[in-house]
Amino acid sequence: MNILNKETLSLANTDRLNQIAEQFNPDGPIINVTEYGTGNVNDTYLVVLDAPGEGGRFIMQRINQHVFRHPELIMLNMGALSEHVEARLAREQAATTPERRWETPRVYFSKSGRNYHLAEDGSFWRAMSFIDHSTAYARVQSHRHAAEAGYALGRFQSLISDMPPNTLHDTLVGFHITPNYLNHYDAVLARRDTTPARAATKPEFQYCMGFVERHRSLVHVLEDAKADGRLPIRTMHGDPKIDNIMIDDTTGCAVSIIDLDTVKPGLVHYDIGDCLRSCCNPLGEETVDLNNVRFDLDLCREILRGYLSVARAFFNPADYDYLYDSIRLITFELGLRFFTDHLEGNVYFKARHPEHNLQRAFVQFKLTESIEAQEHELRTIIRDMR
Ligand code: GN1
Ligand code: MG
Repeated sequence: MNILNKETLSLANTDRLNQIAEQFNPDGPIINVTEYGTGNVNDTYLVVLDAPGEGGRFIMQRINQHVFRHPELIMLNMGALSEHVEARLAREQAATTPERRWETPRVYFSKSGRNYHLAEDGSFWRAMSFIDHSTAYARVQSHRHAAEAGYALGRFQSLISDMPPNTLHDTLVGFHITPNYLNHYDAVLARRDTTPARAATKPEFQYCMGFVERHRSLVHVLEDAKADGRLPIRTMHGDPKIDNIMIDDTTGCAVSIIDLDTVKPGLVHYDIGDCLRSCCNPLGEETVDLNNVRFDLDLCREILRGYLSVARAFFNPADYDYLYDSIRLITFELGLRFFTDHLEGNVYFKARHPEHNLQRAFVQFKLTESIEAQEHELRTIIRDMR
């Protein structure tokens, strides 16, 4: 079971984290290594050094090898990506004066000469630069923030749009293929012994079961459009949630999208659907205020405005046609993934208590319900943006 235990950050662990951070040739003595961010899969730490300037802190992560079976492929992708993006940015800067800075995290080399460190226990670690003078937020702060998040996604997709697809490895096979998640859910349900007995009687549990049943026919919508060529395969980010968008502390402009573990060929609709489900949920995906979860149309308008200010250049009519479906589907899909993980005993997403993934599933299904209730308004917003 993947339940987080704060005790794991014991003194012995602190020593161990310091030793691992040392492997990445820090620019000065380490002051401390602390848990950082709210990732559900990998473990993230901020390493603070006694050193001035940009190298004064960096991000260190342990990759979850239960989820990412070949983490070295992620590192190969990151290398190829930053090379491509740096070259694009340099060409753009040579042609015009950029309106804003845009950065990609720089991967650090370890004492082994590789861009990761394999610890003695087999755990897989990497380190990368912290995007200076910027912050990522777990919830949307304002309409401006929403528009910047949308812009950031469009900008990122545009920067990687000309990467030859075969330069990227598939780091997580089946990611965002919704019918596969439903098949897995059915397989887990069939193993009834894994159903957590206590939770099964809860109204939230019953609600989630019923919600999945009522949405079975939804799961194919994007895969069908992909299969018959209505939606083209492009390079996507995979996880553009609000927590992964870095905002400049002074200007309020988005300056980077981090978490490049799932960049690969796919539908940009997985991305925009995910960005909207994350950003238009004002209470955030971790809320316990379960009955007040709602999808905010004003935030949605801002995100789409920011996104399409860039994506309009590569969008075709079918891309607009599938926007509503993608918002609804990816929200439902995340609820299904959380609920399945609850049924399975929290083997994928880190959980702080045994019913955490049930709570998260409930939030996403409530959000899907709110999206469905506002279908007409959402379609109108999308139509007016064309
Ligand atoms: C996971 O680990 P994190 O928090 O960056 C998940 C995403 C979900 C997200 C929901 C590889 O991302 O797909 O949308 O949780 N990542 C993976 O918060 O499964
Ligand atoms: Mg992620």
